[in-house]
Amino acid sequence: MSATAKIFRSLGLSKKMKGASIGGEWFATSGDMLDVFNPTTGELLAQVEQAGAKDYQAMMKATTNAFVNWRELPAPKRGEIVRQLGEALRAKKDDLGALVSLEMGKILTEGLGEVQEMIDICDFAVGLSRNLSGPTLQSERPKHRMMEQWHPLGPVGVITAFNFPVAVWAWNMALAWVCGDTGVWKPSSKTPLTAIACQNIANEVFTRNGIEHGVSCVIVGRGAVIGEKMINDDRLPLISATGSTRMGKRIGGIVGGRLGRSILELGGNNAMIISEKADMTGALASAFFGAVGTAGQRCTSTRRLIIQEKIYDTFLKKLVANYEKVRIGDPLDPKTLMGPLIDEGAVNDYEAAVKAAMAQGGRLIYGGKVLRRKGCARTFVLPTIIEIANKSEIVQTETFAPIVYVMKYKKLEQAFKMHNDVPQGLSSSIYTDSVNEGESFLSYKGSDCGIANINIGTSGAEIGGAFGGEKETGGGRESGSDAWKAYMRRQTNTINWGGEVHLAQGVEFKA
Ligand code: UN1
Repeated sequence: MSATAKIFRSLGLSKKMKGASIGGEWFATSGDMLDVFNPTTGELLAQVEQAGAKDYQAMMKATTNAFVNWRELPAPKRGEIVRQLGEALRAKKDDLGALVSLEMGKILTEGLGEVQEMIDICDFAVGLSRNLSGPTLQSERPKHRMMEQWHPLGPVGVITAFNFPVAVWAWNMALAWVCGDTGVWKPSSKTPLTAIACQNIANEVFTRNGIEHGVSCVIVGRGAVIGEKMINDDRLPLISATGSTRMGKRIGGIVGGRLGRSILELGGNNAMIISEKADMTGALASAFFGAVGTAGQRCTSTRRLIIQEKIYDTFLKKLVANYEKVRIGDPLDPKTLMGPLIDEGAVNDYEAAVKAAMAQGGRLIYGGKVLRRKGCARTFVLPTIIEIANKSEIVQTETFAPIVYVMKYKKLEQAFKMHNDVPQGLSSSIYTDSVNEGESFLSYKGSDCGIANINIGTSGAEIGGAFGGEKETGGGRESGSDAWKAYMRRQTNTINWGGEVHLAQGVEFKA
């Protein structure tokens, strides 16, 4: 049996599948088949029948009904089910991690790391399930108490991107479930197999616990059909979406227009400032992983290196030496450091960005080429370093490819200015051994991003922190810290235990 066949069997996949599930049998009635290709070889991995409008309505009915019962279950009991999901993911980690690599193209250690993020968020959510707490507040009135409590919000809609095909679902749904919400997940049409595999795992856990269908739903379908319905659907009070800024502006507009809530996690343009006071070995390792890891297809990938002029040449020389050693190829081969881009469209974007950079005054330091290999799809490129001014149009745009733009600075204030002078605001980092430099980067005068680090890179955040960013990154926060609050509705309660009525603000009102 081939390695692919083994993974398919272990995760309940077949060559032809239906794309919708509310917990039991898979269904889809559109007749519209989605071909799923291996980005490494271009081979057809499977075909999925996409869900249509009728399937969507059936799913929404199930998830809306299930919400009413799911919220009855005490939060720690919901947490217990999420704990079991974490256990099931542990048991399937190797196969699911390999499937992520097979379908998305990230190298195996990163595929496994992504499943680890799911396991970690399940653990986090279990703890959270006993601590969805609100404060007690001091009332101005005698013998009164004020407090806040948090209630389940409703079914939530989760729209995810191809680059983290499974972790982002878990970030959202593990929290949503302990918060008492049910949900509908629409995965990227580029990575439906990992989504089907996750739902199979969740289905087993929910069924074993006798939970009714509709708590966990997945729907593979066209953005124009299913995505549009979700964002316009008043039955989904929250839409959490990961993707491009263009997509996010549309979703934010429509969901905002119906006064729904959205969590948007959109484009990044993440930079690392490397001071002359930095530990060079650490800076090099972090810049290398940030720019080349996941073939530059993380929202948090390092897109810009802003380097102090005294160390600029030496640093780049060392970086290029690392780039020359990058082994490019099959993501499942343990020797590979960089796999393919997701598809030919991504390669076209890479080529167009390199061309635009050259036209805008850039100087190619390394890479810039598409690789053609026998038995491989046209999805492999060289990781690329380009020297170019920060204000160039291409530097201001996020290209989802392994291209890093490098630039010099003299004074730190100038580096901060360049750093913040882009439309996006997701992740950021400074490498320095100076406390003053580091602290000023984290201060109000420093990085304007949702994530700001000292002496670690821009990518690879832990789940325990809130994840997301400012400006065109969309402002949403997912994952750790108090991101759970977005999945619940807040209620302020004032209780009079003294019997006498007192109006606030000293208002007198007696007949
Ligand atoms: C994303 O690229 O959408 O911080 C998510 C990171 C990962 C998640 C990235 N933990 O790079």
